[in-house]
Amino acid sequence: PHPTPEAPELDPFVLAKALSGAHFIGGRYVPARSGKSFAVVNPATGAEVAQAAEGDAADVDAAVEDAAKAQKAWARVPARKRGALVHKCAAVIRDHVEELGRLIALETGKALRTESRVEANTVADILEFFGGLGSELKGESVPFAPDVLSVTVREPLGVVGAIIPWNVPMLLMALKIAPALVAGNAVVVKSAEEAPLAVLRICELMNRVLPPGLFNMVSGFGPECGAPLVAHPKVRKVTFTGSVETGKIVYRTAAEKLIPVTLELGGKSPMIVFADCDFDKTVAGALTSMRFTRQGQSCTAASRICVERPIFEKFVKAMADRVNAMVMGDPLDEKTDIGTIISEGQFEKVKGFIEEGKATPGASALVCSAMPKDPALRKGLFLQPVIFTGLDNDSRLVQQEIFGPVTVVFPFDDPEAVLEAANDSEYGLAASLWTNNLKVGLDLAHRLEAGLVQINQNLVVQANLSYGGVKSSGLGKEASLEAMLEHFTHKKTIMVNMG
Ligand code: TXE
Repeated sequence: PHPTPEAPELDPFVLAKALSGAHFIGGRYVPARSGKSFAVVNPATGAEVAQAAEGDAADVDAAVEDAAKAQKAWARVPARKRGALVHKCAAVIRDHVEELGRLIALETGKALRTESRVEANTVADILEFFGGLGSELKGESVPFAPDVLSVTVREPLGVVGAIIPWNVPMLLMALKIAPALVAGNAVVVKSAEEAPLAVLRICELMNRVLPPGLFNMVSGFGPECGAPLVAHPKVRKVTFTGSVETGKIVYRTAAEKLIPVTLELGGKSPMIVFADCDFDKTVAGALTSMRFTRQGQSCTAASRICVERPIFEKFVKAMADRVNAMVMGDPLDEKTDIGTIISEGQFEKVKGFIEEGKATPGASALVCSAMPKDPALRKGLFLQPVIFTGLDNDSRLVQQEIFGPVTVVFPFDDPEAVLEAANDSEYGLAASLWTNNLKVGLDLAHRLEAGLVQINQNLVVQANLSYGGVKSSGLGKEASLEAMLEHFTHKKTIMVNMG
């Protein structure tokens, strides 16, 4: 019932409509079995751009059954060939970067130039990286006895359930599906209800290369569609990115089934700036680390910035000046740096934090960047970035993940005290240090409680580098060869007695 759209005109509105009301199961777009759907809204205008299929346990079951069948044949395809096919998917994605960038900008409100096009290209990078790893699925030969051959082999787990959020849905999906597929698994993805379209488009693009059924997708709400995926008896592994609360629910269900999980659950990442840093580079680093271009909706956002006292005031002012120079506006406009918040729920949540911060005695809020003037964007979920100073370490704004364009900046005098404050958090995803004294930098890097510490840079996730947090930031690692081997295969021992 759903035609496969080809959109050479790159009109994301046309493409969004064409993708309406569909899951992707067995290599085809199919409607929800219940016939139900829900609205997908453009957060820059508040207008509905498409309907998404509202999945439930019946759709999940169909997707998992199809995936289980496809996986049996896929596991017998030589690993290097599986990789080569995934690599070929990267080329198809690369040909559709513009289209995917526009579509994701439309549904998430992330600016096309600064965020959305970059995300689409990163999907291709990730598929290329994992596509090259087929022949790395190696086992070992283990000395046991002279007439016994004892080896280990890496085998796929079966059907992998992948649950993704809305902030970087294409990228986070790629980090899950690429290693899972190369390792010989089939995948069923549950998309985020706020951003189901671009990932749905990717299904069809990849299925031009992959066998049908290997990569299925259902859209819908968490409890009705995500929970049955985790609970499905044929799902043998779950990989999840989202909130701590939902991560715990997923983990509990997985524990009942005794299946492995990977959880990526956000953060409250500290950025520690010493007076001897390269000042301009560090201010620029603060802006990219904080991801104001994505309205701060990033799990690694530098939402706690600690600056050595001699440069504190100059640093805050330089940051505010730079944010003020950023253009907030229509996400599809090439001039735009900063787009919108994803949804009304998130908008209200972030606004609540900002109001609480402003009402805190002693706190001061620098509200930056101008609101867009275009009347067409009147109902858009635009929020001016805010830089807070004067908040205590135990403030909710310092301890909780805001997931919005809000950062808190503190002065510090003593590196030991700043380390203690940085580690005084429920989270432990990422951290960065900015100093030309590498002795101090390396010492703190070892002692920071985080899965990723960067000195004098703050790059986003790289496909070949292990990524994942400690404490409430999650369990297990994504990206890297190690993540593919550890999280998407099991090691089987085979012994042959030749005596
Ligand atoms: O997350 P949820 P939400 C954080 C961020 C944000 C907060 C809430 O702080 O403000 O979480 O965001 C699916 N069983 N992060 O509400 O609910 C859901 O449908 C199975 C950080 O969007 O965790 C969606 O597909 N699945 C994060 C996915 O889980 C369920 C990125 C994430 O939604 C489910 C996003 C259930 N019972 C939010 N309930 C990061 N780490 O980057 C929901 N889902």
